[in-house]
Amino acid sequence: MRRISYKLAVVLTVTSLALLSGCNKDVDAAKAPGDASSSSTVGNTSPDVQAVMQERGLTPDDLLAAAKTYTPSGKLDDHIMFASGGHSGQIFVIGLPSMRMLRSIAVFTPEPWQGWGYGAGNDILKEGDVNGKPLTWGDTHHPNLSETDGAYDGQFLFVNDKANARVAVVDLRDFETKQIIKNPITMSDHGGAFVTPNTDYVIEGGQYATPLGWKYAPIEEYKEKYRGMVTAWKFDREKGRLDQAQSFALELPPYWQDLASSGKKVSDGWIFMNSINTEMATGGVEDKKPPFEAGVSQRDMDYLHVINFKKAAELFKAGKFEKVNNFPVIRLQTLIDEGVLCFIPEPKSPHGVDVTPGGEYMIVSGKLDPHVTVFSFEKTLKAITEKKYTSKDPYGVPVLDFDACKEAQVELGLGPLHTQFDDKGYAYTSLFLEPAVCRWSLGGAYASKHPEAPWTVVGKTSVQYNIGHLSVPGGDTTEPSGKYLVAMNKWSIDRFFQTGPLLPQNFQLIDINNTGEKMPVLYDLPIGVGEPHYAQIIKADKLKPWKTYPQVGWNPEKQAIDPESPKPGTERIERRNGEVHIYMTAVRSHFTPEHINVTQGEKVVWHIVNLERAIDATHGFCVPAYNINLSLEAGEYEKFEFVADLPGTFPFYCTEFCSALHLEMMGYLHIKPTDATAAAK
Ligand code: K7E
Ligand code: CUA
Repeated sequence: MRRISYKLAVVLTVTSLALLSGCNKDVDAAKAPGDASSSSTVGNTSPDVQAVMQERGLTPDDLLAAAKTYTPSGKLDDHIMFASGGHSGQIFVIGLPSMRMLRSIAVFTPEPWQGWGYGAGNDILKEGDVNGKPLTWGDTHHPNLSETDGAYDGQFLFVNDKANARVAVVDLRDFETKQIIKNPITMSDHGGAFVTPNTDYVIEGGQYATPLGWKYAPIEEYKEKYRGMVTAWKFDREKGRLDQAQSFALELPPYWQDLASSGKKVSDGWIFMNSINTEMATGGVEDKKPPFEAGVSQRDMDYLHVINFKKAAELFKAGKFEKVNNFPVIRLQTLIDEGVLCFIPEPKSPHGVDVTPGGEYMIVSGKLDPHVTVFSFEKTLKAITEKKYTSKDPYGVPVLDFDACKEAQVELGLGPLHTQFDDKGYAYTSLFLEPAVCRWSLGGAYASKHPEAPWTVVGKTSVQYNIGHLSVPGGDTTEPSGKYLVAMNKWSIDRFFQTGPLLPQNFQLIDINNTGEKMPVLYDLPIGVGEPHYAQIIKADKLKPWKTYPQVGWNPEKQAIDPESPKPGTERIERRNGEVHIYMTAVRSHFTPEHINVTQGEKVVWHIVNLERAIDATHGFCVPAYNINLSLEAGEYEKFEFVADLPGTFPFYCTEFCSALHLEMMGYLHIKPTDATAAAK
């Protein structure tokens, strides 16, 4: 056996090297069953690998990392990560452990390859306009997969746009955005889009307080007129849409509500939400007032909002709301009177609040406190029942006794932000300032799962560099697993080629498939398209995407056959009601019809369907000068409209290299000028 695969060679070399260095624990894991590595095989291959290692300056640890991530051509990833695309307004789909980027999902930003906003998707993008002001980007922060019983079910994906307070719905059958909804009462959001354990609701928490309903009020009236909020969007799984008519919001004090998390299992029916700026600072450096950053960080404690969401939903159903900008809002006083809202003091300028897999604890990270604070849901509930309130906030919201709700405080390090969980009773918290990922041990029911004492730091891995969120497969669900962790780092500094002054951000894959102190970094993936915030990772086999659209003539916006879709043999140009309707089919390698003759000023309605049934047989379709480009996947039907105001001769063509005669897949749009003298002589 002279020639053996590269991968086997790597494994064997790792085996031999690791044996030499005496670390045979990992080796046993890396070795495939039945690998009876004869020394002669190792002897044959090892020199080549050794030479590569020497030439490239690789260590045995590097080789081990390569063996854990290298994914040969044709081999598929076992986990899929949905990462926020930050300023790009999109979502990125990345395979693990290879860290290969599989595709982006166009959401808030027009995207030409997917034909998003260039003929298709325009109506959905338009739904997100603010009073008719069109938006062509978003600041995506928190992608959230739909859940059943608190675990990802692989059906839908939601994401929020922090900049414009919008929430989008992606259908994971075709990985396409189906809905964008603009929050009717606020301008910016942050604590979303988080689902309740059965995806009955998608929660959108606020961020910067404003007068509700997109209204104006001078900053001097901050305390009276500005308000925070959290919105509960009812999700209709059948339709795959958020149902605005069944949705409502809660009015909150003008603190800056931050991240939110749904309770699960024992805490199902509750929502926990951080806040900063309980100081109600209003900034004004230009008038020699303390800047926001100082004003917002004065107090040692802010407020964890504890919301009895089940009760809030009942109040909504009972009609106990007022309409703001035509949207139902349960007033703050009602929330107080009905016992829906109370606060727990939380240190200090908190960011993440994360609920353990069984729903027992809410873990809060104070950015300016080296500890994470662990609140017990059981104790909190008891404190509420026993009315263990120490004070009220200026709006009359009762504040629970901190010590009565606290389970533990664990000193992790500098700048704790976000926490995820695994199946071994560990929690993982990002430390922005160190920067590092910290593994620490949970107590309570989780204590028997790991060898360490409860509520202690187990290990730390330095990351490059400042980490924001981190993500573990299922790490925020009732069923976390613990194979990988991805650190989403906001600075990369010296990790990659210097691409001018603007550098990519850095996703780092970390191996957490073990216990104890060590969590090696396996792989760096530069993200050069926007700042990643949160990501969720799901087992690949939980996703059931379509290979082609189910039938020819499929309208992805309706997820159904469209009666308007042209059938083969019925291609035509039809003039009715002052419009020119073009019914066109596309199949390798021609469009039918190939010549479209219209007159300047006519309104064109173009129907086009891809007749293909083969996997990956996508055709593009572009019209020059009219800003049109479609991506027509097998079976897909699209319709777009424009006014033929610019006369001339416009070659349209297929923009996907679909066949040997792809270049020939074209036709002409002839727009005859109304002024005959404008024709070519
Ligand atoms: Cu960047 Cu969740 Cu918006 Cu923290 S957030 S990092
Ligand atoms: Cu169809 Cu190229």
